[in-house]
Amino acid sequence: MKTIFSGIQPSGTLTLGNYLGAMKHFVDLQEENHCYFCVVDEHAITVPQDRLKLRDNIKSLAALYLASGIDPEKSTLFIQSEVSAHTQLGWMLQCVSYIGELERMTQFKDKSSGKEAVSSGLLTYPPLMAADILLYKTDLVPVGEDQKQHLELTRNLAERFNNKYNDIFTLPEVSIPKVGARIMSLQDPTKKMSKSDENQKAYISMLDEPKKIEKKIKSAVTDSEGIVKYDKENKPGISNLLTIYSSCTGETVEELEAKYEGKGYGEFKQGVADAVIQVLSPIQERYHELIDSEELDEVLDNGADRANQAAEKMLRKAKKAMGLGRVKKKK
Ligand code: ATP
Ligand code: LTN
Repeated sequence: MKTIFSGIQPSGTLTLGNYLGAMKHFVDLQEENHCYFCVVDEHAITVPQDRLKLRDNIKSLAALYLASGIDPEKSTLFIQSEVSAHTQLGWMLQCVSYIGELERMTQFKDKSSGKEAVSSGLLTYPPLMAADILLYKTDLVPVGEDQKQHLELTRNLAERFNNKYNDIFTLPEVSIPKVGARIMSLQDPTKKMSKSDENQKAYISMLDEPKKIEKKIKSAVTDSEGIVKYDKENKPGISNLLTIYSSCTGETVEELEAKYEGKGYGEFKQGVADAVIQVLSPIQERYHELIDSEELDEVLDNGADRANQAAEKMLRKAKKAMGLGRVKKKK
């Protein structure tokens, strides 16, 4: 049995990319592992957020975790800001990380480029992410492709800390799905599908109604060749839709190519839309039952208690290793 940790930012309604690249795999992993799943609200404030919207997004994300199949009996589901050890260890790890290595993170470069006021939190975000992971002796971190670099940095920071102070942190492995690790934008299939995209047609939200899903998929950018074939270089739009279809139904890309041989894009896109709707509809139904329920608050209260217990233990060890605070003499 391994310890698993992963987090998602409450920075908007989750997209199909978040689901296929991350959440779907969390549900499978909880069967045989010890899992922590987190709503990382302290990460979300690295870019400006409206306070009322952030509150809504935090609850909404927690409800989506449960609606997607996270079982609170098997996994610990909690909100990052309700476990204060995260920011405390985050600060300590900032002090072992170098400005140069943080500036090299592609997410930092992407999110800061062309902006005038960039928060320093956007730069120091990876040590906070490392703290999230290291507090729980995590063995495995399931994420989409875009987080690989942050995981490598987490391992480096853990190793640096262990060598310099005391060997207390477990070095985590990253787990990236074979299919669906990088779902692309429907409007620009060379860019990743992102919930913060200004163009709503670029992504499918997990809460989009069936009609809207159908419309967005039908207007997805493809090519003029008219052949359903996976070719990421020359046919990025069709390849992305094939990936989505395959991740939703479990059919392989080759099986889907054969199924749509000699058929047009119209029919293929209808198939993609049906597959997506079939996956999202039951999740949406459960979500609406949960969103204003007491059950949701209870799960989050319990989750915070359990997470706090584990995190405080590790925080104490890390403080001791670094020489922070006092060692109390036994009377
Ligand atoms: P934003 O789009 O607001 O910058 P994000 O979606 O990149 O945020 P999170 O919501 O925190 O960031 O991501 C949660 C998980 O979803 C991460 O594991 C991430 O790798 C994965 N993920 C995000 N976008 C995609 C995508 N397009 N395809 C596959 N996985 C994705
Ligand atoms: N950086 C991630 C979100 C995140 C995370 C984590 C993922 C914060 N802490 C710990 C895995 C483990 C993102 O932007 N998607």
